[in-house]
Amino acid sequence: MRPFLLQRRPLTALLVALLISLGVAACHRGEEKQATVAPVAAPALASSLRVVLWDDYITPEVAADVERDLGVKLELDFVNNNEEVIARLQQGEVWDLWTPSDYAVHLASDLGLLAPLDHERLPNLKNVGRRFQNAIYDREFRYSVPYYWGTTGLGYDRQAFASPPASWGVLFDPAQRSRHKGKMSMLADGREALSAALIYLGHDPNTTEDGQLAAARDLLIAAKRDLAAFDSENYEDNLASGNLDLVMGWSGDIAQVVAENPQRGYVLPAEGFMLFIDNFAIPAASTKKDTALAVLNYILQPEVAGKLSTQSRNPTTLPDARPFIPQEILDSASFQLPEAAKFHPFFYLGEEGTEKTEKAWNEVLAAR
Ligand code: SPD
Repeated sequence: MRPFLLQRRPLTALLVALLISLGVAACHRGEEKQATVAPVAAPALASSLRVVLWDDYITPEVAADVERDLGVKLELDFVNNNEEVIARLQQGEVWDLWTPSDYAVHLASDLGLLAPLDHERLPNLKNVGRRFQNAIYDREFRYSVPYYWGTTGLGYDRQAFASPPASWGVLFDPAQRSRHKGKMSMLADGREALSAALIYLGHDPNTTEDGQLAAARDLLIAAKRDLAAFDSENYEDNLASGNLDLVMGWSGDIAQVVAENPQRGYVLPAEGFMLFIDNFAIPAASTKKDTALAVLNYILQPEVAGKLSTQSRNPTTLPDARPFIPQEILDSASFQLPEAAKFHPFFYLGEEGTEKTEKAWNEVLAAR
């Protein structure tokens, strides 16, 4: 376990300062150098690469570009859960590239599941905004490269609410919830769901305190009775189709729905919300690390990052990608972090804290 874990509190301020600057970083032009298009050296590349990633994080078009330009076919597995990928890696499944979130980078690297990155083979690392270089979960890109950031909030059908449901109370207050019984979903993600409940209760979403975790667990169990589902896979479709009135979800996913249908909206709860950073990393068990580095270097080109960011509607960490993103997307809600907003980064909770959180979440899933 690395020492900075033990210094979580003092470093919290540093990370918050880093995260506060995200909006500025997103607007900052010219501080990074131009892209290096060609890989630094040319080791023989494998003909295929297994990639496990969040939905939409690499598009079929960019996968086709990679095949055309590098001769590497990407086999994409979409798994919308950090813990599931970690469990499968521990069971011996081999992927060559993965998109872990912030705290999951720290957890997976402590578990020996990530390979240290060879920066010599990643010249385009210089394109990542300076403000992302010292993330608390992985100093100096040792195991991971930050690629997207975003928020966790509420997507809603404007026809089902007289005004934007800007409070977690819509899910956790029984009186409010009963008006949308069976018509709302929450993410099937323990860290995310518990964080929402903890924030609603006025607690630190990164707490490991037993009483607070138990209260959050009980709140989720009560809410579960009125929810349509815990779901991280189909919630966008359910919001888009009108099957559900409200979904807890990630900013980029919901922005894609809102772009197609202005009758849908996205709101950040006034009590506070989570801010995530998703990264690329190479699993330690990969036997194709040179190829994984070449592909990672490829997607760290501003033009490629611009294409991916445009499609997924997740803000990129590469400032020089902005000219490749349409202005209306740069100006859209998922690319902004309101100044007064109360956001919380995810921290790695340590071995014991992680176990406690997983236990609480499993109790929620098991409850009837
Ligand atoms: N389309 C999936 C988007 C995933 C967003 N990031 C997940 C963060 C988990 N804490």
